[in-house]
Amino acid sequence: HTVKAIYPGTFDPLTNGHLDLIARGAKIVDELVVAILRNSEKGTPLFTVPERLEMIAEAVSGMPNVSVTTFDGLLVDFARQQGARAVLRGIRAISDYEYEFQMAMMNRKLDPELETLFMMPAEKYTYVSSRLIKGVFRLGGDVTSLVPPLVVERLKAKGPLGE
Ligand code: COD
Repeated sequence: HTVKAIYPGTFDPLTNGHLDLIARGAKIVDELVVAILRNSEKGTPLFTVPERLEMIAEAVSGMPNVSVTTFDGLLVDFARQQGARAVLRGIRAISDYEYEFQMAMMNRKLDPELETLFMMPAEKYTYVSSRLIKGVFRLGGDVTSLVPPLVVERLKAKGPLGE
């Protein structure tokens, strides 16, 4: 059988850590759908959903079995609607574990058929997060080796103070 998985997130913005995970995931599942949550619970995002969609689409354009879309509502409902049997999530450090464990267990409670797959990024990306990227960029730091080129471009377009 073929395995379709969803890689859900906020991706505000996409980082090379996310991209590393996407590449690893795409090697082991048949089809990977990167799904941006539309009604983010994380406060006001720096990038709009269409901006995030465009940056991800550009970054995964060379990966034939990866697509990108958006979703709203419960992840389990979206996964079922997509015919996906797995959710891909990244674990960077022990600190990610508790949040990820709770989400995986809640999702399992909501849909026992949906599995959560955890993968670890390359070591050099274990400290990379969208939140830190935005913080460093706002203060004038160089993030060019930590995010895809289009993200650097779009960050610059927002200006060093963002917002
Ligand atoms: N290296 C590897 N993995 C990374 C890195 C990195 N450097 N940075 C981030 N990641 C991983 C994260 O661990 C995560 O697994 C994924 O990449 C996406 O990261 P974020 O931060 O963009 O995504 P989140 O955590 O904001 O996503 C949360 C969801 C959108 C998945 C969640 O809120 C959700 O499912 N919402 C829908 C409503 C719902 O179903 N709620 C109930 C859930 S129990």
